[in-house]
Amino acid sequence: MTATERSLVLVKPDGFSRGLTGEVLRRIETKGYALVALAITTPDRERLARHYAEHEGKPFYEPLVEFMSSGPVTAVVIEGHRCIEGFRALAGATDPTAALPGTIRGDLGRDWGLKVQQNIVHGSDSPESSAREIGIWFPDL
Ligand code: DAT
Ligand code: MG
Repeated sequence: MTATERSLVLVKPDGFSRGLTGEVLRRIETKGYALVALAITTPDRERLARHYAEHEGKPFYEPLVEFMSSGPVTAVVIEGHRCIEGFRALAGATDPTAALPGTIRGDLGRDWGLKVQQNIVHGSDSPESSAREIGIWFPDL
């Protein structure tokens, strides 16, 4: 038996404002992952600087922090065996134009010609990222 995993999912401000939170949660639940915690919040720059520390200095970093702090996001902790890899597969490629149909980003996202890609969701990319990110968004878990 492998240990169960948790992943930190964000429905980003584009997904929230377009009314896609329920659709994202539906895809997570129908895949079979459990919802462990959920919160709606407009993140401040300090939290986003911690969350996106790996991207500091990249050309899209400032637009990314600006975008992510522009409105409410839904932060969700999901749980299930291999859910980190599994949610990344549900989300699809970072670039919503290249993301395959059938994925969240491929079905629901598009390029808007902006400095940062708006692609509906974030999902942790490794167990280390997941533990770090859950600590940022849900320090009481
Ligand atoms: P992911 O969200 O697929 O893990 P990432 O961690 O590399 O992708 O980047 C974080 C976010 O930054 C991503 O969801 C969208 C944006 N982004 C990444 N690379 C970009 C680029 N080359 N141009 C514009 N936006 C980008
Ligand atoms: Mg990432």
